[in-house]
Amino acid sequence: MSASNENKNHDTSKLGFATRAIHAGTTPDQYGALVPPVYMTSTFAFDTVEQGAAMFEGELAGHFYSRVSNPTVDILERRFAELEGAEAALGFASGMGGITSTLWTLLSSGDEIIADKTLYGCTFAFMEHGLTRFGIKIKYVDLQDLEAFETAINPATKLVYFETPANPNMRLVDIEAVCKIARNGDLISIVDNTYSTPYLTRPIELGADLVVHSATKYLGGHGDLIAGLVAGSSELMLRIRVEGLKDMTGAVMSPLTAHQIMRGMKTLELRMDRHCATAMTIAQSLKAHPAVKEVFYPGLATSSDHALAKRQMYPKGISSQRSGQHFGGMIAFELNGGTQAGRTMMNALSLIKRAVSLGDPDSLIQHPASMTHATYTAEERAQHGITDGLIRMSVGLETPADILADLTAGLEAISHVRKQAA
Ligand code: 7XF
Repeated sequence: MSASNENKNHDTSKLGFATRAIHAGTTPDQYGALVPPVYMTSTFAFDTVEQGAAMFEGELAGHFYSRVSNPTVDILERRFAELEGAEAALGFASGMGGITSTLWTLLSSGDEIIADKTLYGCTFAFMEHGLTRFGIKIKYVDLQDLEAFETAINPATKLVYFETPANPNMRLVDIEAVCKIARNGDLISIVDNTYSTPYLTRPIELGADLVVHSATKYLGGHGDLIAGLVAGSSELMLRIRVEGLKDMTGAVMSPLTAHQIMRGMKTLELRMDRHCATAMTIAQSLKAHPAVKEVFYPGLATSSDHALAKRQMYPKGISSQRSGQHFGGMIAFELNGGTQAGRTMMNALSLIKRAVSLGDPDSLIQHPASMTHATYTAEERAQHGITDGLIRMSVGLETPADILADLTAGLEAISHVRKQAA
């Protein structure tokens, strides 16, 4: 056995976040390859017919078809489960693939779910225009209001679903408080942790049953893939694998994508440190700018979510290892001149790209009402706390001064246009 193979059963669970993001879940390789091989194979040969039958029965562990499991994806799943503090995890073709596979597994006609009032546009569309067609009732509740949440629960309620910070307006939900109520009410709690990543927030340690992610974002981290990850108990993950993923959506992650995510995750901590530090600087500058009406960033002491953010975006075991402030890389803001001023500002940018998605090395900016949240009607956006003038920025990894200079030039363009019009 090679030296590297002897290391393979090393228990990484007590090691630091960055160490686990690089090493957890590694399984022995016959050549001692440092980077796990990418098993680009649809199927796996059985030694005997009996062995194949036993695998199909679930009596024998092993890979037999890559829509069910694949050795490369398996390493990523084990590594990611450790980062989230979960027993198991599951890879998907997209964040939406993970969310839909999970909800199709857990819900039946006649069930009700409680969702927070602010959700990413396609998650909202899946619930509002998808699940409702199959006899599932969705109740949107402001989950910052714990009493309203408790009141909304009835015997048909199956689960509670929320994002924190929420896309696009950065509202935070108190995971520990909501999950405690959910547990008492016998509900499954599902947290979309895309914005925070397990480096900033670990919902399972705070009482959540399942964590869902668009791995397209910070986990992949390079803007070059679409993927999803879900983590939770071994029992729930097995159900989601064999029902939702295998039979209902088939939204399977490619082994090549798993390889890319593992490469990205090796620098997750480094990248998040930089995203967070630059976002804090930019949020403070925006806050002080006369053209800016309001900034939504949980790191600002003036944010109504600041106290919760300080608790929740600071997992145990990580807090002692990191310095600086960590409130994520996403900022939302509104300008005094409303939607039109926002268009002028965004069109004047040159470094920051006008694009949806987030968590890339490149800074991205977009208009939720007409882009990521265009799946809501204007009326629904008003009800769900998504204002028309809101601008959302994903702060990238470029030199902070360059990002700031571009943003400042964009804000200056508003007064130039005004002066020209006068
Ligand atoms: O299926 P995807 O990998 O695109 O992930 C869906 C998804 C799930 N949860 C959250 C919190 C998300 O932000 C997303 C995707 N959001 C992108 C965005 O807001 O820019 C999608 C671009 S339309």
